[in-house]
Amino acid sequence: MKPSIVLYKKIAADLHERLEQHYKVVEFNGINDANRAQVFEALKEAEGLLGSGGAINKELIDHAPRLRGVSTASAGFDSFDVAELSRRGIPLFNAPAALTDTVADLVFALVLATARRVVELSNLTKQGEWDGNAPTDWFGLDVHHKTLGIIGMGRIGLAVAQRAHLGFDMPILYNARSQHKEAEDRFNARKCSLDTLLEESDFVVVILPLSDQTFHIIGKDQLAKMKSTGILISAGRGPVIDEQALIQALQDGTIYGAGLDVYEKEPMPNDSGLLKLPNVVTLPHIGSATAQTRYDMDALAVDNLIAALSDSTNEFCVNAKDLKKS
Ligand code: 8YV
Repeated sequence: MKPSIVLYKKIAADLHERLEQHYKVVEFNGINDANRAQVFEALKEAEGLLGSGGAINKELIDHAPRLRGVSTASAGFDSFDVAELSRRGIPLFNAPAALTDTVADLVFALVLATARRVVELSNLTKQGEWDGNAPTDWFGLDVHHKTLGIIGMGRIGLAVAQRAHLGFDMPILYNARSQHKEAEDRFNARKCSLDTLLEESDFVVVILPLSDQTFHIIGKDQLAKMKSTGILISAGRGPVIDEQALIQALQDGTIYGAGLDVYEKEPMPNDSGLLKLPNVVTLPHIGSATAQTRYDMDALAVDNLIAALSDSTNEFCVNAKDLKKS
């Protein structure tokens, strides 16, 4: 008999078939209050779990006594109880390699859109406000040759540095736990303290995973250190920035603007103060959202689940070091 797995996201037909060659697939479209009881029922037999994010907490894991491998079609895994999975010896795999360039492209879309006020001025043009000249109060800021600071030099940070260096000839600062030799050698990136990065950068790109250490790493005090012409870009996880402090800083001119793809609460509440500000570009968490990349993320997640359930591993196992051997 084929082992049973729970699949809690829609994936392309060919990937689905690939799973079915190996497993009995019980499929759900997400996990929510309406289907939770059925998901829990299916988990009784499941040896594998594959989806994207979602609250994979202790309660859910408790319903899956036979679970041997978990795979998420996402880079982030902050919504997983990794400690509990590790305690039970269950490997968790993520899929970061598939989305690096696509997210870095979007970071640059936010850099350009915010500095050159692309969305705001596009809207004014559509509203018939353009009389043939660009008035001085429509002027924006240059991007090329400006200093770009990257907080979190992982795969995406490196791809942002590549675009900044090769495309826009920007000096690059970065703040990270360890030295990133490739970023330094290939893109002249310079490691510095968070304060120095905030003070010296024209663009501050925050591309950090969410953890107890990164929660609200950018708050009132950090925003106050930025240049008044500085622009903050956030495309990793929303709660690393104190959103109320950011709204205040954007309102009172502490910083020039912000380009955001992620928020403290998603979806963003309709009454969020961010929505009223002209100097913010808000996107609905679409960093990895191209058809090709989402397919590639799912394909990698399928490969990873197959690896996990055949007791093999690879670089995408996030808790390899902490797995309790049974
Ligand atoms: C997607 C992400 O929103 O990979 C992540 O961690 O945040 C994004 O790529 C997520 O994968 C949902 O499909």
